[in-house]
Amino acid sequence: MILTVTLNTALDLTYRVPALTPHTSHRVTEVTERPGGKGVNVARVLAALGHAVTVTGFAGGDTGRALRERLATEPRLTDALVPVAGATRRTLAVVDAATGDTTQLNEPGPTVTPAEWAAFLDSYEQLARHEGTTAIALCGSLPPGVPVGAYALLIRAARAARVPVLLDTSGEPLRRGVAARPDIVKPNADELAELTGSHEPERATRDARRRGAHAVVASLGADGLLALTPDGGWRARPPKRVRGNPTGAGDSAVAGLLSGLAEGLPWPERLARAVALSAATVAAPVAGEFDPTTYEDLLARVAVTDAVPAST
Ligand code: TA6
Repeated sequence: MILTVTLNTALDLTYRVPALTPHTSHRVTEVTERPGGKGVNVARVLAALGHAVTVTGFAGGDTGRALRERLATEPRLTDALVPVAGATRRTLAVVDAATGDTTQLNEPGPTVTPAEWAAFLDSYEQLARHEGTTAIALCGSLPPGVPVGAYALLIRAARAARVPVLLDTSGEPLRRGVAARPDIVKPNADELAELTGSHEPERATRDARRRGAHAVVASLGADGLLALTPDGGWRARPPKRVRGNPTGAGDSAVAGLLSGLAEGLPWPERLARAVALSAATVAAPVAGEFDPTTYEDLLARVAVTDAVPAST
């Protein structure tokens, strides 16, 4: 069982408009609403790949109830979300149909009380120590009230339980999380630059490893992934530039990395899977979903090449 942690779950709303123009009113031509937050998206992709997944984090209010009802209909997902008094946030992605560009608006999320955080920690430690837990993903922003060092704490608990742990977050929670030595960290180019002060991906990825992460997998948008790991360094690139909605593409990459880890695949195969899933998610008409045939087609054509050696 793979455990995904989404402390700031969301109901993700996507509006499609013919063309997004500032200072005008728009007719929405299509609306979709799905359970979201990064770890929830990761869980759905893992389940689609055939993995049993437990979803934890917080959920509350009407939005939290709606999210849990939707999760209950999905195969291979177990809901271990911890209740909060506040309401789970909504996020809004506005897709400009003319250009394909997406504008994302994320609410901050409910304020978590010290008692709710303590209840989550209890539950998380039990799940991490459960003999069936093979890997843990810690994903997304922290809701108000959760300590900024939360991920560092969760990484240390995973390491104590001897379960590999992947971190995908930003800002100060990322900085503190990396120092707690996660097995894998997956920043995008902006998050990596903010962490290290360098806009040069290879230099920044090496720096992130020096800060404590065992393996760093940088997602570089249309340029694919750059990975520096204890086993070597690789670049993995999609076969072509895929146009579409990038919402959830990073989450699909995380699912590819984790599924490969859980199945004991070598790094190049994990990276190929992550790039193909990510590109298939961009290509899908609904944000955060992917078409299995497109995925298989892309997987066969991802190019994985050696990058800078891990020791440099
Ligand atoms: O990656 C897309 C997405 O997972 C959306 O589903 C949305 O819920 C959002 O990101 C959450 O990101 P945040 O960093 O605010 O936790």
